[in-house]
Amino acid sequence: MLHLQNYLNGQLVPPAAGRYLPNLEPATGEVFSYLPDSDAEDVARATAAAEAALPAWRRLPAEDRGRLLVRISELIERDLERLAQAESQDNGKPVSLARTVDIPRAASNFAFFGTAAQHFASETHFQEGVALNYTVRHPLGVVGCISPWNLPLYLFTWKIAPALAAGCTVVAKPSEITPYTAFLLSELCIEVGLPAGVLNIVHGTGPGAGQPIIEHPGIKGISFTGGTKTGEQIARTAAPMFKKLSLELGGKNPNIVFADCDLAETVRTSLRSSFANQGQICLCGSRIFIERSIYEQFKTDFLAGVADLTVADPQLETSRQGALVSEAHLQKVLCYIALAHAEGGTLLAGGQRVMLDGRCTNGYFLQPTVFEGLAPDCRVNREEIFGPVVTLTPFDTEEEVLTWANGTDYGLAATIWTRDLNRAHRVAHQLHSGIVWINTWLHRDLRTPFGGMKNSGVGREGGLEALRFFTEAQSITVKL
Ligand code: TXE
Repeated sequence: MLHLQNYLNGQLVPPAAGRYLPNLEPATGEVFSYLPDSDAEDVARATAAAEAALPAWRRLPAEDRGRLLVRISELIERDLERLAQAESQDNGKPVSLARTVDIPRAASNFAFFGTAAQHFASETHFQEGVALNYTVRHPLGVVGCISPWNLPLYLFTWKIAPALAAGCTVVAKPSEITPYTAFLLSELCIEVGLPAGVLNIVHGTGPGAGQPIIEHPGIKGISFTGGTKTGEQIARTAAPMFKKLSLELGGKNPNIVFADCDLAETVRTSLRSSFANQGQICLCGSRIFIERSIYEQFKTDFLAGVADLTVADPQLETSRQGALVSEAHLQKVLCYIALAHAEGGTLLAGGQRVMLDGRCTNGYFLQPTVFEGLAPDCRVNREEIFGPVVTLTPFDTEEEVLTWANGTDYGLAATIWTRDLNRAHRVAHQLHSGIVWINTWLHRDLRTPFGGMKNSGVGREGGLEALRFFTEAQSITVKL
């Protein structure tokens, strides 16, 4: 059976202690490969390789670094089908989603940052007749990139590409739940001829391999995406070491539907923002607030759409809902469904585990689930479920819906549906969300700052924000 390897100092190598962990296919519940169960020794070797590679990599002109990144992007596009199949097998998501979203976006991450580094200019502040001040942005050094399981290659490359473009060298760890495409990426880096040690990929668990990355004194900055609890633990370890931190954490995003919206478009996109990737996207809008005058109409149309979301083997082109990522995660989501009943919610759709036939008999499938009648401040409406579960709530006034929308500890993303442009801007400005979409969802422009307020994180990724994160500003003043 396939044994994934770490990518250290330009080579594929087994973990130092020789231990491996089973890697399961969520659609079947069966082991399909093994991944290195790496530890502090592997992280020390990776960091040493990254430190040795740093001087030459940071000296390389941005164009030359960028050319290698663009070449990686081209190979991801060349291997799109293979990578999409791998992502679907490893994560449980429909292969059609991996083919149209995950893998193309991973390719564009490398293409974007490969060229962005050439457009990254530093500032000059001229004081007439007195002084010339200019800013130099030096690469931060060796950085750690740690990513989650929901959008495996997409989020992994979203961190690695800007770090490399900025002239940093990297020790990266993908989620132990979805390591496969990160391993395939290491093969592509070897094919491209990325210099040894510039990127090192260490596989393993959070405590085993992730924590040593946070603790290693040679690693100067950490870019992390994952659960809020893990983010807390990382901040606790890294803050006393004065490491630069970018934390992209959870969300509990409101989807606000005003009566003057384009209802057909709102329903179509709300189905995606509720259930894409089985609801396992930190940007999913799991709390849908609908203006009372169109509540019943929205509900009828939305539920009709939910009925069409075929839960099936993610390898099938007809599958609209694949498997949840693991048995443990499925059980967590089922607990929230039980809690929604206990908190007085009325089940409108779904609510049950799905047992499929054939090769998927033991897969982790769940019906897309919709509740109504829950108080806006109940636990189901405040805590991140991260699964295919949404709530519908009617509202009467703008003030009321803003209070509810802002009434959680999270502040990642929000969506507003209305044809009234003044209202759209007014509401957007009052939302405590790092990202607001008006009449759209998951629209992506890689130049915009990406990240959350409140417990959804610290710092911003994307565009020049990411290049600023991976560099350290130095101000130089020349007296005239
Ligand atoms: O994430 P973890 P989990 C949310 C979602 C989910 C919950 C927990 O609600 O149910 O988080 O998911 C690594 N030092 N999101 O447990 O553990 C880990 O190995 C260093 C939201 O799967 O945060 C993995 O690579 N690293 C989310 C990464 O952190 C550590 C996406 C994320 O895993 C570590 C995923 C440690 N001490 C889950 N402990 C989003 N915002 O997109 C773990 N890791």
